[in-house]
Amino acid sequence: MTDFKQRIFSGVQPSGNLTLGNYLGAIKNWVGLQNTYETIFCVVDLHAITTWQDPDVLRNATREVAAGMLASGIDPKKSIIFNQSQVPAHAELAWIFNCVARMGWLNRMTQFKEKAGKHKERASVGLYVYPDLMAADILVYLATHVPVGADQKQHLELTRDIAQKFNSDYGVDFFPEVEPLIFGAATRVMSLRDGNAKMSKSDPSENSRINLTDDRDLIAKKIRKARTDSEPLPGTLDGLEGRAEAKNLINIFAALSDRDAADVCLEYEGKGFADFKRDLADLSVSVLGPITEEMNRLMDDTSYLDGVLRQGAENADAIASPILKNVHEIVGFLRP
Ligand code: AQP
Repeated sequence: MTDFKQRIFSGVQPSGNLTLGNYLGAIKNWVGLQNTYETIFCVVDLHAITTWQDPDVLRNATREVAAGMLASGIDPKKSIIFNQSQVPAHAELAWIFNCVARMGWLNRMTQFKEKAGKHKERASVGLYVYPDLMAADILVYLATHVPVGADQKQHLELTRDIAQKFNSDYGVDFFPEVEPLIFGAATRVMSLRDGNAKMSKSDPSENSRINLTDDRDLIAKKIRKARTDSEPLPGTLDGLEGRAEAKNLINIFAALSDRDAADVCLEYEGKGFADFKRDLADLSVSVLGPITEEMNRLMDDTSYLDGVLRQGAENADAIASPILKNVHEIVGFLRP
């Protein structure tokens, strides 16, 4: 890795199976960035425990997310891949950021409101301060670019606020401005059961999402069952307005085939969903099938996976520790 490359950080929670949303909104886009940037990709297990995780399930999901990243094309020779809890600097900087971020800022975070729902008094404190940890994940590497799905935009704005406030409170120019990288035809993949809800690992309905671990038959079945309307497909993007489910499926098709959504609309103009869904199922299976097979192969080789995560953590720690040391000095922590 060379010094002149700008640094990227991004992560995925091992809070369940990787979904098509995680793949199209994040991981797929990471692959192409490995040659242009210095890339650090993290399985964020500290974030996952903001909601209850069974310890054995968490360990397995951590390996599975790492396997998903590798199977999608993240190359451990080009990128650092590790799980967050192996590098203590994340949690340490997060504490400092808890003292920089303001309650008012966190109160505005829509993800907390969505995840805590009506029971916010019973949500963990960790879920509330999740965005401070996310800011620490990025800034502990002085990363400048963060490729994420559209749902993370608000958290990245908070990361910029925290960096700015830290710099101004301590009269330094230490933390950089962070830029979100949100691209691809599916920046927000929606549930297959409800075009207005995000596709999510933790949605109780299995049919709402495609998991990267689903086999070919299951993928095809879920697409066949996906909710749609009774109109034929329109020839333009304007015709998708007010048709959330149709729009979602067109965007998924475009993202999986690396095409423009407008181009996909034109091809399917006037056709019914039966034809379109059959083609979408074939496309999904042809793109995701090989990834699933490679994930399964990697999951049978845990010593290889663990080796990648161990080496990744060493490399990540070598970048993060000196940066955290500078932060200690700036903040005034005595190191006798
Ligand atoms: N539906 C989505 N469309 C596009 N991008 C998505 N991402 C997640 N869901 C979609 C992107 O995937 C990356 C990792 O997300 P995460 O695992 O850290 O957390 P999340 O956004 O909370 O994802 P989930 O699947 O909804 O997890 P749970 O159910 O555990 O909360 C991020 O870049 C995210 O934008």
